[in-house]
Amino acid sequence: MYLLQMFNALMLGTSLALASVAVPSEHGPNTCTVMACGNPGLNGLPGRDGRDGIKGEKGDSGAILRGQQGFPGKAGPPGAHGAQGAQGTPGQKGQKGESTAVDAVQRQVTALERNIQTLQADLRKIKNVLSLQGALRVGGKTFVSTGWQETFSAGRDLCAKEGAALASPRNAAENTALQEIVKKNSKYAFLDINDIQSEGTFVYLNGARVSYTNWKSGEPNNHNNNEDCVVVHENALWNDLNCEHKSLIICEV
Ligand code: MFB
Ligand code: CA
Repeated sequence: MYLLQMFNALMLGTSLALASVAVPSEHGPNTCTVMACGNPGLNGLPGRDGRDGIKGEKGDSGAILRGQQGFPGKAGPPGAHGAQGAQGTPGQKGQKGESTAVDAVQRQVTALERNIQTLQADLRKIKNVLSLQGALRVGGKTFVSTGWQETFSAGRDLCAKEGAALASPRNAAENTALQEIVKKNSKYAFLDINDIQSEGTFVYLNGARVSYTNWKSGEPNNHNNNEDCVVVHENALWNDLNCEHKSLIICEV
């Protein structure tokens, strides 16, 4: 109760103090006569925010701020070929090259040519010697007989072992030379012609079909269905004969 009385007294004092402050009014100066003016009171609480103002004018563009230089970009595609440059000026004349390399090759060629001439001379000598033994030369061929008889396959192997082949005449001249050798040995000789692969189709060693023939009348007849090889007789005529029959072997080289 006492407190309330105190509070009321305080309030009363405060009010009286305020009332004594000189307050100008619309009715002219109104000096406070009742009480002495006191100190101004505390500021009031802030007012509510005002409404947004009207939009201002557009500002100037700000200073352009340049960023830091970026990293180098990826290498671009290769550029197009430039136009061909003008022809350069001729270079200085080179020094005279060593002629040893050319001389060496020339010397080798000369040696080879000399070797060939020697070989050709030797071959002529050998062929001349062979003719002493009854060998015959026709065109570029030399026919030479072993002087004995063998089966077709044994005769083929014998000639091949000496780097030659069983005789196979390609024309009348060659056939006549074989006839001479047959006459000298009195025995028909095998030719390197047969129809082993295909009956009736006679071929050379390399499989090519025969181009020249000199069949006896009525031949080839594949007698007993077992004649696939060919011999040349002393009359130069041909007969088909069994390959296992032994006949004179004549090689050609
Ligand atoms: C045949 C001949 C055959 C044999 C046989 C004895 O000619 O074609 O090759 O030589 O005689 C008739
Ligand atoms: Ca026959």
